[in-house]
Parts: sequence; C-alpha cells; structure tokens
Amino acid sequence: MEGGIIAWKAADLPTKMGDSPPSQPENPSGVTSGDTGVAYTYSTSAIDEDDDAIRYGWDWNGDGTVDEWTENYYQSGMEANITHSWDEAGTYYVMVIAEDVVGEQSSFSSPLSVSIGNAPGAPIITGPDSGRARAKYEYTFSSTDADDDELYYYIEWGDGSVEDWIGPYASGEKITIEHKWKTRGTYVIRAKAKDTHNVEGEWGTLEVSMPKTYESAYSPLIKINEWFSSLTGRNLFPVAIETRPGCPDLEL
Ligand SMILES: [Ca+2]
Ligand SMILES: [Ca+2]
Ligand SMILES: [Ca+2]
Repeated sequence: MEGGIIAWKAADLPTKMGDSPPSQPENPSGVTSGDTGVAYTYSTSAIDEDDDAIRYGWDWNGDGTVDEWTENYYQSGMEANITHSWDEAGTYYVMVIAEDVVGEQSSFSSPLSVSIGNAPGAPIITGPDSGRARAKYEYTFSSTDADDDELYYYIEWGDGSVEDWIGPYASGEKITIEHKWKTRGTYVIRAKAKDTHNVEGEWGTLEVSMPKTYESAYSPLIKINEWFSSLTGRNLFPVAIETRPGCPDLEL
C-alpha cells in the first residue's frame, strides 16, 4: 500500500515534519529457518530524530528492492511486526528500510539469512583415523536431505586444501575421495553439504592422526641398507621398515 503523509493525516494522526531521515533500522529479528508456505513474523524498529512516524519497507529476497511496505506508520522507536511466507525452498536475505512521513528514507538494515526447506544433515565421514603422512587414503562422505534434494559438498582436509562444493550427488549417496597429508600431524577433516536450493547443513568432522611418515621400499636409505645387508648380513641402520600394500603412492 502507498502511504505517506496524506494517509497519515487522513487517519487523523499527529504529524511532525522534520527533514532528517530515520536511522538505519535494527537488523530484522525472526526465524532463520523454516518451511515453505508457513508465515513467519519479523520485527524491527528505527528512530527518527524529528520524531516523525515511520513505515518500514521489507525486502524479502535481498535484492535491494522493497517488496512490501508496512500498512501502518509507527511511532519513532516502536517495534513493528510483519509476517511473510516463502513459496519456494531457498536461502533468503531479509533486509528492511525505514521511511518517515515526509518520505525521507534510511539505508537498509544488515541482512538476516533465512533458510526455507530442510537443510541436509551433517555429512558422516568415514575412513582411516590414523595413518602415515604421504600415503593416500580413501574417505567417504555422505549426507541425507529430508526433501531428497541433490547435494553438493564442501570439504576441508585440515591442511589448507579443500574440495570446493563438488557435486551434485544424490541424497544419501556415498562419495569417495582420496587424500594424502604431506606432513606428519593431527588433522580435522570437516565437511558440510548444501542442497540445490542453497540451504546449507551443519559441519561433520573426523579427526585423523598421521604420526609417521610413510617410507617406501624404494627409499634411497633402504636401498643402501639392503645393499649393506646383502654384503654383511647385518643392518646398517636400526630401522624397522614397514611397507603398506595398497599405499603405493610415493613422494620422495
Ligand atoms: Ca524525519
Ligand atoms: Ca526484493
Ligand atoms: Ca533440502
């Protein structure tokens, strides 16, 4: 509804007319996750230095254009409530602007992120929780989405490398990815999933420990040891060499 001073006066409400715009409204408060077709209440307030009455313009999709003005004007500083529902699943950024009775507008509030539709679950991560640096291991990731949406995964290996929103994969599908850590240490693998409506789920984690470096049977030191041992029947180095079949990948 178009309002402004005329509607305000027609309603026989007191008018004050200053030329200062209202303050930037308080960041919208209200639910941040919900379902399609359900009406949710959002609130805000702003202050007008001239004590002018204020109406609020709500941008329900974060594109910087007001989609709906409040029907009423509110006293400066008074909380204003409005309800809204979304028809489609997705992540929406809700912002609000204040306009006083003379049409002076504030800037937009900061956005409130609202997820509509079910978020995917935190991915379950399986794979070896300990091993050797420089050996390759396989990890599987899987998340399910209650809406059966297809999913993308964002995976951090804990060493600075990431898989950046790979997918889409079917909900519940197990995806397998190889990784190797270059240096010894303890790492936390973290993964989150988002659905095709950009609704993100929580992080899943798995801590892995790579306490030793994988040594190859072809390591130069081992070759020298073998040569020495073949000549003398003794080891040159007091080493316990383990080779791990299935981990043939080497960086020497
Ligand atoms: Ca004003
Ligand atoms: Ca808009
Ligand atoms: Ca979903």
